[in-house]
Amino acid sequence: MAHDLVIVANRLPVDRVTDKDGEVSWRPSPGGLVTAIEPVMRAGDGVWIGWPGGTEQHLEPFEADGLHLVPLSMTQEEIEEHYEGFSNATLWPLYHDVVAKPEFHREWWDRYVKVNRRFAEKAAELAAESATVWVHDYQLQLVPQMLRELRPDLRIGFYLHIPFPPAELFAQLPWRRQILEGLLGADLVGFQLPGAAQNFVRLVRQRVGHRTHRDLVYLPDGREVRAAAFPISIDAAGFEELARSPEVAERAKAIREALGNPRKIFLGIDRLDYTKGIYARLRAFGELIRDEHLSVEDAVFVQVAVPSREQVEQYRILRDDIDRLVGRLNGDLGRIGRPAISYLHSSYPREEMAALYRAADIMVVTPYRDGMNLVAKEYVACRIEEDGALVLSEFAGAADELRQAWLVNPYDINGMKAALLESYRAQPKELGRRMRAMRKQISQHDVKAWADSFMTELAHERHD
Ligand code: GDG
Repeated sequence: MAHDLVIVANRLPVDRVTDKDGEVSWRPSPGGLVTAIEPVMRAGDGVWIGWPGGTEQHLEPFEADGLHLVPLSMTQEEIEEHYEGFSNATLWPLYHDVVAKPEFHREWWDRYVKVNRRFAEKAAELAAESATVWVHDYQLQLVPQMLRELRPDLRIGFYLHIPFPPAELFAQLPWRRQILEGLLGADLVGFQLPGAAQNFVRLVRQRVGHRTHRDLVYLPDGREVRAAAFPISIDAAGFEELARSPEVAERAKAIREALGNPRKIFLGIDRLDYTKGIYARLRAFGELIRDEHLSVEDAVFVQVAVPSREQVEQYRILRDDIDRLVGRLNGDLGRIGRPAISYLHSSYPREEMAALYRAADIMVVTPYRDGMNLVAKEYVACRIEEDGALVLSEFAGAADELRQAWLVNPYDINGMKAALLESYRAQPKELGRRMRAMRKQISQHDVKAWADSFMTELAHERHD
């Protein structure tokens, strides 16, 4: 069946679960992207193409909660070379300011091209005449061009969820020109921030030689490509409703009690990723306890590190480093029943996340570089009492909108220590003033507004 809207993303919006009897079922993965795209998909008879995780082959299209989903299977080699390799050990660190050293391997690139081609072919097969296709993220940057070659009738949008690096860093990539040309297959290329869109346009001018003006690229065949910012957001009303539920309120209280009812709870929630700045943040907190600015009787740091990309070497090294640091800090600074850091290496249901946000007095989000950072926005949405402090890295996309946070440079440990202390000592009046302004921003710019503005802009692009 042909569809008027096709979403192409690395992952499907559901997880495949196998129970003890070997029965396979699908569980919706409650990411923001599904929430955002679901209404658009329902309205436009949409279909979503993506990898369901795992290596099972020959999976049939299926429906989950009324959404048409088309699983694209991956072989072990494809997972290792396209996903773990080129996507997560080449592009991810390169696009995040080279926080870790990107690895360049020609076999990884070859596999990246092949997997992108499979996604493009599947989209070409499922799209109706003149349909709209929305391609997502760094794993699929070649899909727009490949798809346009197969189906020039389509309207193609691309959205990058992570930062797009400055020209000086992007230039390291041996396949820089191919990536730029891949993206130029789209009519509209969306980024989190205006600076990323500018980086892209500048690179297209320098490296591909096309004429550009502001946010437009003029291709020799007369086509125009627009590059613009669409800062992603969250389902603010959904989070707020969850935070208001009696179960979550009860659970938040229970969490505080389990931690020994300290005066203040600091919280970090991140995928265990070297871009997120977990190590430096815990060190800063540890020093505040060591130097007796804070005491373990008064304050505890709850750090949730969600397991991520565990097959990639850099991620294993990071996990060991953090394990050692937490062990050392608790060994040196903790008392019986009073660890300095309460460290959890696990993922949790959405309700538990909301309870943690409600329980925490100070949310600490200190990435070295982050496209947006939805955790910061979720914390704000869950602070229904208009209290609580947000300590936020200047290098998270969210810092552009959440100006009333305590903004920090995550490379500056003393600066972070000062911000942690200030937010710890802040008076309710000041906390309220800051939180109200941030809550207004989030409720007025939610994920629905994000998806609508991208789709509206894409619909208006001139289409030759
Ligand atoms: C990329 C970009 C950009 C996390 N642990 C659990 C859980 N989560 C949810 C959070 C949040 C999402 O996952 C994480 O989003 P972030 O934005 O914080 O970070 P990335 O995963 O790196 O996302 C980022 C984003 O794409 C969107 O464009 O903002 O910059 O790097 O929603 O709540 N959810 C549940 N259990 C967990 O244990 N249920």
